[in-house]
Amino acid sequence: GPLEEMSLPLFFGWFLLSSARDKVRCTSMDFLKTLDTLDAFKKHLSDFTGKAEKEVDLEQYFQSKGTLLHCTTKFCNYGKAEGAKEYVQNPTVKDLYGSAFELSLSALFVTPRTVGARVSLTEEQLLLWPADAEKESESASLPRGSRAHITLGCAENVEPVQTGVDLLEILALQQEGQRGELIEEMELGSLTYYGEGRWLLTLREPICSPACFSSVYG
Ligand code: 2AM
Repeated sequence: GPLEEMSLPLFFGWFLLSSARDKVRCTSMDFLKTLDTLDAFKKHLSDFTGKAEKEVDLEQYFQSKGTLLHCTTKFCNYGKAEGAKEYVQNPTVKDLYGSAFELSLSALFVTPRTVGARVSLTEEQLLLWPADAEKESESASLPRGSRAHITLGCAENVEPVQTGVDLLEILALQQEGQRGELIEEMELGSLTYYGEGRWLLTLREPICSPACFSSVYG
């Protein structure tokens, strides 16, 4: 009945603690600030503006949704999403609910739709990862956990669910053997362009972020 449905959250995920949140926001702001000044970025500006020669301020372009920074594990949609009930019943989910983890953020990525951070999951963290999270990717062979990410911002009229789709797209290109165009070694790491406005910054030092496994009812 409706009461049972009420008892399932909107989503489960790892929620960054406040110190980590500030560090991640600062790093991504630094990255966006630098990216839109690069000649290589300006060369491909029409990916973002639709027209050549216009300027874009990436910090303005992406609106942060004002939500807590988090890495979604399972989107339950209050029980309406496929697999939501099974996820909640998973004993590991119950056992680890409320516990602390350290997330490793290994890359930042930017597309004309979203900006996000890739999260590299440990074996233990993968126990909380739903089996079907990567199914949207056409190349079905991406390893489990590939989609793990933190949404840092979305362009106007773009929903955060797009961030994971964008990440899977970049990873699928890599898996097809596209190495992208290495643009430069930045202080934060190496910047690669994958065409169609897709930029990937592989961090020299992954950002280690303490986070709590919990859920949001929204
Ligand atoms: P995100 O994980 O990419 O940020 C609430 O909407 C949260 O659930 C957001 O964080 C959002 O995206 C995620 N979300 C929304 N719809 C989703 C879906 N269909 N699959 C996976 N995650 C989803």
